[in-house]
Amino acid sequence: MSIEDQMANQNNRMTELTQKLHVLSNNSANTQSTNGESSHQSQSSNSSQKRNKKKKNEDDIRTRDLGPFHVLPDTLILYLFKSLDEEQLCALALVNKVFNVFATDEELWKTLCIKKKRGHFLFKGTWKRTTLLGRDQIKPFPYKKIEVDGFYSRILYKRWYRSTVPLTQWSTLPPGTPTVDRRSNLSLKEFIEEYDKKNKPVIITDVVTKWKAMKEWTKENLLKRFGTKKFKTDEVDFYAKEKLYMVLSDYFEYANLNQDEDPIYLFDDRFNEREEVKELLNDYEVPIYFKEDYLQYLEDERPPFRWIVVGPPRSGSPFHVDPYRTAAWNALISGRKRWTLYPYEKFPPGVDVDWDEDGNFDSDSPEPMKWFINDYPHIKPNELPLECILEAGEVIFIPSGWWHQVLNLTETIAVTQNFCNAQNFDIVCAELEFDDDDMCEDFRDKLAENRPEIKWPTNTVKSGFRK
Ligand SMILES: O=C(O)CCC(=O)C(=O)O
Ligand SMILES: [Fe+2]
Repeated sequence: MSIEDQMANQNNRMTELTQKLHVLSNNSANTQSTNGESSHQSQSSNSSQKRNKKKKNEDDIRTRDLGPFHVLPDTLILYLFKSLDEEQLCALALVNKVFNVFATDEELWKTLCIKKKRGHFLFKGTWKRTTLLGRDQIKPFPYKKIEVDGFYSRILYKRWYRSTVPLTQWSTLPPGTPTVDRRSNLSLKEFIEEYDKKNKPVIITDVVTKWKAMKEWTKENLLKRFGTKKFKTDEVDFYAKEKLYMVLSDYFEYANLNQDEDPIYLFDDRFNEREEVKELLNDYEVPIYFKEDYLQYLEDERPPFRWIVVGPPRSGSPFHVDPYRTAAWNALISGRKRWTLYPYEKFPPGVDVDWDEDGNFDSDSPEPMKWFINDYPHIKPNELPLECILEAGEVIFIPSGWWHQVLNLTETIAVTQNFCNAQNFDIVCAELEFDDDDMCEDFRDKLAENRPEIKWPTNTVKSGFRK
């Protein structure tokens, strides 16, 4: 093909793309809200002339480069770009610098890459390169990052900030922070009286240290034993409509190189079902404090309750209450995890709660990095959470119903289990009755069969129970 033909082709493609964007923008403009994230909303600007001039300059560059699309807020542009494929994004990135910034957005490429390669990618430093390069292709970065002087996008800046800000400022607890007790040599009786019955969190420091996992679950050793085996992550596999599985060595490569604000978390509740990895079960033992577990009688029918959890710095779990208000323990083999805890009755600031007329609620929580940046600094002194930094070799007890959030301060390897014991049995039954009739029925039968002395609670209040 001659250069002229290639240029004509490129022009045609650009015209096509422009038309597509026009159609998309017309369809979406009426329905999409901007969440106040736009960098170019009309903010009343009575401040200095200098700032006005700078803003005008930014607007000029944005208007010049985006052409007719400059009227759209950044959120909408990114939203529209989500419907483009990799070729289209590459073509748009060549149009000019501002288009290049939007079309190079890593979140767009992350989605594209996972759609295209599912869990079979070898991370190459950026999601764009991971999408475009084959597994074995090694290519040096061809050019320096393009500087776009005079263009500012609030939404992209915030995202960049969340994904690059050092975690050191959250790596120690501020003086005076209410914190979780640390105990060793704790008898089962003491645990029950002082923590379980009081529904009070505690860290136990001298149990996990004795596990085989403390020696066996180093990154190097896990790679040696299971490097080629697949593990389940918390990322959605778009086409399979289930969670994404990744080979462990690929996952660690990604964990090592990624710059995501909310990195993919290895979160595997099925490892015990796969022959090639189930031996992991032999490397730890449920601590005596948490052995009583009535849900065990459901056997294969019990809901997921046991996870291997591996994640890079910045990954973690947004605020939630565990399923059916079961209690949990979380044992850290390596790394550091920052926990933020609130009792059930106290909704964490920054969490959106939606009640229905039965007193049931849904919650929507920001990712941990967002929460620490946006919500944590504004917490009123009388709303302070209970906090702790869990260290390697420690296990934390999260009592029934407690809200908890986890931010991994370093790469971490952990194992966690949920359980239902005498202390939370009534609550778990009520939640089951509320949520899942079949499982409830099953649980009732299995308990009657195996533990006839345990009586099903008679007064579980369904309606309004949660309030
Ligand atoms: O990220 C973590 O380690 C916490 C996991 C957790 O809370 C859960 O599995 O319910
Ligand atoms: Fe949890």
